[in-house]
Amino acid sequence: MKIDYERLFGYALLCFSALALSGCDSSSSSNNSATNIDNNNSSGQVIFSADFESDLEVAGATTVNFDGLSNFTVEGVVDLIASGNFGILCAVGNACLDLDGTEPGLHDPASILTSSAIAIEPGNYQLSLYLGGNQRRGDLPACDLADSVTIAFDSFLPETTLTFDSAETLTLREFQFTATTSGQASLRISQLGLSDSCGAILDDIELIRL
Ligand SMILES: [Ca+2]
Ligand SMILES: [Ca+2]
Ligand SMILES: [Ca+2]
Repeated sequence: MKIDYERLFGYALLCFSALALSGCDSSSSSNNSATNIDNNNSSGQVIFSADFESDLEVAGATTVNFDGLSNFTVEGVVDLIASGNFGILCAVGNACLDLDGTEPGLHDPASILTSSAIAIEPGNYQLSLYLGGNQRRGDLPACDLADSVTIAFDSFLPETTLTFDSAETLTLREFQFTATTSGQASLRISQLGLSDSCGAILDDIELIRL
């Protein structure tokens, strides 16, 4: 395994309105560089969450090509990041994911995270998660390239693709949907394209019944 410790370059603000439902999170525009500030605090019943902190406790430190995520199975590879390593600052707490692990050229797509089945009853829901660019511009030539990520929750939330420049801020993204039937669904998050070691950063996922 290889860990390098390289420099963090500047952030740029990105706001993304998913499905024209949420708009930009107001708090994200006022403090783009801070870590350990959890904006993911909507009221409601949390029915699924993943902040990767317990995974870091298990791993003990940044672990490239980590395959022990407690909430997801992984096809391809991801890196479990201890905030600060590789110059990457997580959004909340000390742990987050680089959605493209450290096996360049071996995986296409670079990674697919699939949650266990989540029971859904009719109602209104909000999925929120922090996503942003790889934060590693200049580390490797590939780190200067944009990273695209898809998010889907089976038929309840059709697949959405977001694309991040390396410097795009790790920002809370929110998606709302209404379930009209009961069912089981898995959350799926995928880093698109051939693996190149530099992936979008993911942190603090919550699925809430509103
Ligand atoms: Ca975290
Ligand atoms: Ca990586
Ligand atoms: Ca990449």
